[in-house]
Amino acid sequence: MASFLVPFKLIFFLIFVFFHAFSSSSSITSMEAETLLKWKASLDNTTQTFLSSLWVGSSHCNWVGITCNNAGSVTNLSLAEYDLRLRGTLHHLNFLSLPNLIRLHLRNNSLYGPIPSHIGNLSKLIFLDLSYNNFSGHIPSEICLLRSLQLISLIANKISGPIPQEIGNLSTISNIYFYGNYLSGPIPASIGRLHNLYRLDLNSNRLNGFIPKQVGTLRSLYMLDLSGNSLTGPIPASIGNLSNLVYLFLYGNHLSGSIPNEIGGLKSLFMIQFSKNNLGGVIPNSIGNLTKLFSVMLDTNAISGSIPREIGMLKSLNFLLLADNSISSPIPTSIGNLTNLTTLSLSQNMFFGLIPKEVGMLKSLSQLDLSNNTFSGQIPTSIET
Ligand SMILES: *[C@@H]1O[C@H](CO)[C@@H](O)[C@H](O)[C@H]1NC(C)=O
Ligand SMILES: *[C@@H]1O[C@H](CO)[C@@H](O)[C@H](O)[C@H]1NC(C)=O
Ligand SMILES: *[C@@H]1O[C@H](CO)[C@@H](O)[C@H](O)[C@H]1NC(C)=O
Ligand SMILES: *[C@@H]1O[C@H](CO)[C@@H](O)[C@H](O)[C@H]1NC(C)=O
Ligand SMILES: *[C@@H]1O[C@H](CO)[C@@H](O)[C@H](O)[C@H]1NC(C)=O
Ligand SMILES: *[C@@H]1O[C@H](CO)[C@@H](O)[C@H](O)[C@H]1NC(C)=O
Ligand SMILES: *[C@@H]1O[C@H](CO)[C@@H](O)[C@H](O)[C@H]1NC(C)=O
Ligand SMILES: *[C@@H]1O[C@H](CO)[C@@H](O)[C@H](O)[C@H]1NC(C)=O
Ligand SMILES: *[C@@H]1O[C@H](CO)[C@@H](O)[C@H](O)[C@H]1NC(C)=O
Ligand SMILES: *[C@@H]1O[C@H](CO)[C@@H](O)[C@H](O)[C@H]1NC(C)=O
Ligand SMILES: CC(=O)N[C@H]1CO[C@H](CO)[C@@H](O)[C@@H]1O
Repeated sequence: MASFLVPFKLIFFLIFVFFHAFSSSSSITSMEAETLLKWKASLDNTTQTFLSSLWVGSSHCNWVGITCNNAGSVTNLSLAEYDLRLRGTLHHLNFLSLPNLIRLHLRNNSLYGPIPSHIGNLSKLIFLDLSYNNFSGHIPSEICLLRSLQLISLIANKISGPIPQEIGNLSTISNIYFYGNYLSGPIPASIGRLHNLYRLDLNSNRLNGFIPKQVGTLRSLYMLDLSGNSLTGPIPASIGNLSNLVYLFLYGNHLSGSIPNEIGGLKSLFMIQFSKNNLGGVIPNSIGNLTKLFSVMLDTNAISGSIPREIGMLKSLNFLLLADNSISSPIPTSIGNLTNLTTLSLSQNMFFGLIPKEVGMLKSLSQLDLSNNTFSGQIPTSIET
């Protein structure tokens, strides 16, 4: 009798464990399926019809755009670049019910309305791409609770208001793309805490105030694009510490002051684009240190003085645009060292003296504009040929 009881208890126990494990995991996954269907039901009619054609079959893990982990929980919601753009809001997408989501990719749809603050519930999120939609409202500060986030892209939406102060809490972030929105206010100084930041693109917004000197602590930075805003004040000298920076775009702001001599520390720099600001002072000699430079665009500023002789060190230079400044000197003969130069634009300055024959010996030159200066003497025959 007793020998019969023990296995009976064991079997009962095993059945209980099995049933319990099975029922709890299936209830999580069915809750996730329900969450997705609830969201679908909140979207515009044509989008519902479209999603119904993508989301067929009993397991939501096999639906188009959904990826699950081994436990059947959603890790990836990726509905991007379909012929039919999704229309609707994120309001009814209950993020609390998608606790394992790693990747939310909704690029290039017609989603609108605010980014809900409950997005901060996606504690495992690494990749967030909401670019090329019609999202509006502010960036919810709860987004800064996403401690695993590596990429955030909000490119080409209608998002307004400030960049949250708490952005400095996104300690794992490497790519921030806010290009093409209506963001206003200053760039938060807390951004200096983002030591993994690789690309920072805030181009084409309405940001104002100074460039915080804390950008100089972003040692991993590869691309910095603050163009097309209303930034004022000087370029901080600390920027010279960004020895991994390859692209530096600051055009179309109201920046003033001189280009800092510390810029000579940007050893990896490939492109400088500072056009259309109010930069004054002289071009620092230290530019000669930046031997990887391919393109230097400083046109439409208030730069004076001369082109430093050290420009001749920039053997990789293809573009040198200095038009519409107040440079008053002869052209240095060292420019003849720039054998790969294709475009040289010096118009609308106060260059004087003879045009050096070295200019005519630049074999790759296809665009040369020296108009509206006060050169004297003859155009060298080397240019005419
Ligand atoms: C969307 O569907 C609802 C209910 O099926 C209907 O009342 C409404 O008119 C539809 N809207 C459009 C724009 O078709
Ligand atoms: C997420 O889904 C997209 C599109 O289906 C796919 O290309 C990508 O590899 C998936 N990512 C992961 C981490 O599963
Ligand atoms: C968006 O998707 C469409 C195809 O549906 C494509 O033609 C277009 O280039 C995409 N736009 C962007 C910005 O990716
Ligand atoms: C955004 O909304 C405007 C106005 O409703 C519309 O014209 C535009 O096509 C929409 N853009 C996208 C990407 O959905
Ligand atoms: C940001 O981090 C700091 C310190 O790590 C913490 O005190 C603060 O509450 C965080 N703020 C947010 C909004 O997460
Ligand atoms: C560059 O970094 C060093 C070390 O952190 C610091 O002492 C120096 O002040 C920084 N340079 C500038 C111009 O900020
Ligand atoms: C330019 O390079 C030289 C030699 O590498 C270095 O000593 C100097 O500090 C650099 N100048 C600037 C402004 O970084
Ligand atoms: C021009 O190039 C020569 C040979 O590479 C180099 O020695 C010289 O320093 C360069 N001149 C200037 C002004 O950069
Ligand atoms: C000049 O251009 C040629 C051909 O495009 C290229 O091979 C060479 O590396 C360039 N020189 C420098 C110093 O960049
Ligand atoms: C030359 O400069 C004058 C005065 O700044 C300006 O009015 C004129 O348009 C300029 N011409 C060209 C060809 O840039
Ligand atoms: C569990 C959890 O993190 N809940 C949060 C989800 O998001 C809302 C809105 O931000 C918060 O109020 C909850 O605390």
